[in-house]
Amino acid sequence: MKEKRLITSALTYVNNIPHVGHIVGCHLPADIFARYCRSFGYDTTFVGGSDMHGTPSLVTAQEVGLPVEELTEKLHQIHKQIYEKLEISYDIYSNTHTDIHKEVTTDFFLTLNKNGYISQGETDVYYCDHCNMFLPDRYVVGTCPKCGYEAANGDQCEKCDSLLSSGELVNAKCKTCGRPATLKRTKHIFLRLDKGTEMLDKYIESKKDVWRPHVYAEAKKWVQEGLKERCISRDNKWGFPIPLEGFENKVFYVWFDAPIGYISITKELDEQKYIDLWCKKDAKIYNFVGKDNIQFHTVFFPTMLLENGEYNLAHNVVGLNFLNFEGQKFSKSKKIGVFCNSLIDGSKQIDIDTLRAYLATIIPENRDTDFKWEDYKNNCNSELVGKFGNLFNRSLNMVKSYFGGTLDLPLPSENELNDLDKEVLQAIKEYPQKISDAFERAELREAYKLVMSYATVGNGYVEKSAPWALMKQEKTAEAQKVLRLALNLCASLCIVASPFIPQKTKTLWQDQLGLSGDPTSNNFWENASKLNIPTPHTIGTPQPIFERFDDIKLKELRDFMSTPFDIKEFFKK
Ligand code: B3M
Ligand code: ZN
Repeated sequence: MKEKRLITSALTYVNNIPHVGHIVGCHLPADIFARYCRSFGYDTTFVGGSDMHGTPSLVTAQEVGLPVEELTEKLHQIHKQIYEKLEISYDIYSNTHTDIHKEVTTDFFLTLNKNGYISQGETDVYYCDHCNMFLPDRYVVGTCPKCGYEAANGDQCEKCDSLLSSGELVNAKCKTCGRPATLKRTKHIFLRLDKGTEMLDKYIESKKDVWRPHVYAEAKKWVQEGLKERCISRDNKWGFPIPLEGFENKVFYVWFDAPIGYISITKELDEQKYIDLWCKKDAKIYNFVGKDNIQFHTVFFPTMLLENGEYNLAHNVVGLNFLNFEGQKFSKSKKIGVFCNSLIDGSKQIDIDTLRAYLATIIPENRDTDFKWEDYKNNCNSELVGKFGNLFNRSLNMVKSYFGGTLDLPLPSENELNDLDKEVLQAIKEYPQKISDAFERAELREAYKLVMSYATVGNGYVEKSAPWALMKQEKTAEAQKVLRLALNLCASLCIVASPFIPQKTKTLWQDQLGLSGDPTSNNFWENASKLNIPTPHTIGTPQPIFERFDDIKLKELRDFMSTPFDIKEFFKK
């Protein structure tokens, strides 16, 4: 068995329904990568879950008028359904409000405390005299002292990504009632990030050639600016209680317990996997995270792990950038975006692989990218239908019409092959390797491009070898050889494309190529560089696998998917 790999996707807040930005920002790339790893033969575990705690859910619960437990549990179920629908192949999709997570978090904290990395102190926290409560980070808004953005939260400015401490906001106001927030002194606990700086810097340096440059640079920036101790307790009731005397009414800061969720969710899945992946150092962990989560995964969480001392750290933090929508920021209120509630709405069938394939082309790996419906259409029509689907369809149809669906001649010996044939055999040897190399670098867009250019090689071969002309000249054996080679390339293509379009490749393999086995199953990748079509072989039924979009169909889909989810409406029902 090859190495053990744990793949995690950021644990999403459940204060709303995900939009396509959340999908390309972590769930989909993590899934594509996990599918590749399973196929390649790594002992792969892919975990995800809902981040239940934190003020985003608390704020929403208040708006909707539901107890926060109920709201988060319901939204958690909806998130789960959406990811299932998108074929995100989590081995477990759990959440951070479980007994096991509470236990792991509590132990984690106690170890940090025992190791001397927790301090106590008094700090000023925003308080609203009118609402009579301490204001959690998302309950207070004000102007960011660093960039001047006027709607910054208490703990982070979403415009410039700066982390903010209590008292730093200018003109802080209570979000609920709009009145000025005052600062009140209260006791809190702090994580001594400062004491871990040296260990952290060593870790970051060791990742210089593994992490993408923007991820490494961001981590380095935090270290260079100097890490301070950071408050990890909050005055509210939603979250896990702090197991220390004098802190009975406080809970852990959501960013303290959430990343520990990766550990507890693995443990929830399987105790042995937990030991193998987290407590032994040879497993490789890959965290797929959105842009605004990078610092937490390269600075905050690694320091927690280093100071705790018992767990494995990430091998790669695959930090992504933002996805815009037709050149603008996603916005629910302005109805700008693509919202995933439509996927489980049931009133319209959406082709998941067409969506996944387009999204794969806009994964924001190195810079922000843009979702454009026109590109969606073009990707479908010219790539999926025109290149990929066309190769299968024309090859299979010719096998059907020229040979009644059965190829009964073996491949001729090497000296009877022409240069074109040899190029195809070479491609079958080389492309899977090239694609796998791109995957190993977590360059998923590059892998996708290679898959499509592999299909182009196949089309070029069929075009130039022109089996229809050979048939006219009654060179049937020659024509059969061309189709046999084309189908072998198709089979190989199914395997390497399966991480992107799992449904279609399985159908193509089993129902159309008529092969046994499952190209989406574990350890299947090794077949990609083999010739998979036996002699004799009878194919299944050829059928176009992707459907072309015209402007009317595109508009229908666009209208359907651009309707934002109205959470208040939803919970009224
Ligand atoms: N819940 C932020 C987010 O959903 C946060 C990620 C936690 S990962 C441990 O974008
Ligand atoms: Zn108030």
